[in-house]
Amino acid sequence: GDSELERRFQAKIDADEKIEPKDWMPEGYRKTLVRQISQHAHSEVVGMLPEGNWITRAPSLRRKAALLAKIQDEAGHGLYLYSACETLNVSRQELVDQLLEGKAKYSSIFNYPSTTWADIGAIGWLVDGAAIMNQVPLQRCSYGPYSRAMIRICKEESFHQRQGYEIMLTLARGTAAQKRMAQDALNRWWWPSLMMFGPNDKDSPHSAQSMRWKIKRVSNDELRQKFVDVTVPQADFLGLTMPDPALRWNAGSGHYDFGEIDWEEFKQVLQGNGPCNRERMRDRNRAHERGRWVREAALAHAEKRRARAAA
Ligand code: FAQ
Repeated sequence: GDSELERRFQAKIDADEKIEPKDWMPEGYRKTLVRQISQHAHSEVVGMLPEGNWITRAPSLRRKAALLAKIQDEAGHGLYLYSACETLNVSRQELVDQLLEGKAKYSSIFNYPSTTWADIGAIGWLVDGAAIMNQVPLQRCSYGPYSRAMIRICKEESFHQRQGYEIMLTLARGTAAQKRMAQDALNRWWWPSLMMFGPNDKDSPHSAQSMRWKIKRVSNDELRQKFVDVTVPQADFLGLTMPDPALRWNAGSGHYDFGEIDWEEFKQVLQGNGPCNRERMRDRNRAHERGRWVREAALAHAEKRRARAAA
């Protein structure tokens, strides 16, 4: 019966074997993966919007080429992730509809505005930095298609993080006004970046089961702490100040202590009341509508070829 199947399934996970699309899996495992992978895919797609805002205003041809490449990578990540999700018996159409109707979650971070060029630096440095910290352990996720997608995605994210940090370095070593712009971007993106890791472990409803299933390999709080520990010295090197008066090195624990996250703000953003939630959904819906003719033409072309091959 199912309990024997479940026992064998868990034994496979405990032995660090991968689960593949045609293997038996508990319905809860499938649902959890569809939830996490689709939210991740939507984040990549919506994540193109704050940066897309700066393509036409990048300060040089070189910066523009790098930014365009980064944003295209994010579209690609969205596509691999939707494909990974489709192996779990859910259609891409269904997932895209959930996003466009405002029913699906995507990362809270993409509901904040990108108001200056320094924000492009801060997004690469902090947002991609946080994304890598979270995604490196996901390369060891128990579900084969997701873990393999993560390997390629992590390689690309690491280029994204470097291009962002290099923008910050240029600004931080520039004029007084450029340095102020870099500091201002850090002030606005630091706390939202910490929120990307999700609620504290004690308030995270999915963590315990996802860790048992090895969908998640490292907890929200542990990853957040690791991110703080690697990022503070990077801010020091830039000569910028973290916007957290409680931040200090703790020699006893070997980690940085940091202040309390504003969980009320996090909750508001998740409920759709962040600074840009409505704008992002409007822009995503518009982009989808504008791409309609391309999808229709591609389908018509595929249909013609199929008919020709059958004749
Ligand atoms: N925003 O029980 P947990 C990127 C939700 S990187 C919104 O802890 P879980 C690259 C959570 O979904 C960003 N919602 O949940 C890029 C759940 O809601 P539900 C994307 C959040 O799943 C860079 C509820 O709270 N990366 O896109 C957030 O075990 C630059 C309870 O939370 C990924 O998605 C949040 N920050 O752990 C692109 C990584 N945090 O479903 C462009 C994969 C939590 O019950 C530019 N995902 N929630 O309604 C994960 O690792 C996990 O899903 C966590 C959350 C860690 C995000």
